[in-house]
Amino acid sequence: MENFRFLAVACAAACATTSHAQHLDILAYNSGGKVGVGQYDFDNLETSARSVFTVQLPSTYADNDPGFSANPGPQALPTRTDLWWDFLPFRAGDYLGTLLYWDAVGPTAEFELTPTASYSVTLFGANGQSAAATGGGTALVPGQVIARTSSNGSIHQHNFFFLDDNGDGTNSTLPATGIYLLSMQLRIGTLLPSDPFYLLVATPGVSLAALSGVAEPWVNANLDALDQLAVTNSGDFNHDGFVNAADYTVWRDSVSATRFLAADGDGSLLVDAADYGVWSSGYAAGGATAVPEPAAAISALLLIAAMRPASRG
Ligand SMILES: [Ca+2]
Ligand SMILES: [Ca+2]
Ligand SMILES: [Ca+2]
Repeated sequence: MENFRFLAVACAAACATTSHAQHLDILAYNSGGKVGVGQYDFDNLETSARSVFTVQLPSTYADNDPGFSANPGPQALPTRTDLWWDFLPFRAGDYLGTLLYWDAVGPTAEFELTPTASYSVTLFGANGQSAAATGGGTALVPGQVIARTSSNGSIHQHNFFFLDDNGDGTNSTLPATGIYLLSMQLRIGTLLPSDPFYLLVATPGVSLAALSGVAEPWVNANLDALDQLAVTNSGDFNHDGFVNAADYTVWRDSVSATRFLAADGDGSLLVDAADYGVWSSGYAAGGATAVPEPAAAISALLLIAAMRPASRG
């Protein structure tokens, strides 16, 4: 795997026109002044929106599928213009990141933080430059140029994705078996950027049943929730239908968190005193008479804030 970077650069040229008919490329098109993301029906010559794509990595943990395509015609992208990508932060349940992980065990997809924050999925651009969605990231990661459209607006490009557990650019140590989820958007010229779309990256040991039978339908069913970064609630931080002392405990135990956001009641992407306010209001609205005092936890929060510089980690 030491030669991966060389491989990616070589393929940016050599693989650009390679046909991968057995795979579903990510199709970009002009959807009324905005970048549409979807698939292409070669039988009926029609495009349709699609928001979830999958890849099962080979033993190299690198693959150049799905590729990126754009067609000429009435929905063509601007001609001779660079198509860019970005990695986007998204929220799955209580977890926020640009790269989340599910071990692919069980009947329901349960994405959470990657085993360590140093996990990443890198995408290499047509110009050899790359960007990575990381297990530690919570902000948009600006991407690179996927490809430049031709004189009729078309593109067919296969860039490499690479899953890495420790950021050293090789697979000398292997990422945990499972499915890695990331969110992307595409942008080109003066068109509005696309809506977020999702890529599920499965390690070699994952079954097709887990990837296409569980994870893909789960993402499709949760698109709105994934896109919505600022999720607010009434203080039911453990999702059991009641606002009570158990929710206070969730808040107390995650004060200052920026990635485990179960108790982020006001959607600020930080668990702090304001979220205690959300909880106490919800608690009072539920008819409770005694509200635990937040003094101890807030004191701890202030102490933490005083001891370290502002961190979004
Ligand atoms: Ca590595
Ligand atoms: Ca509750
Ligand atoms: Ca908050």
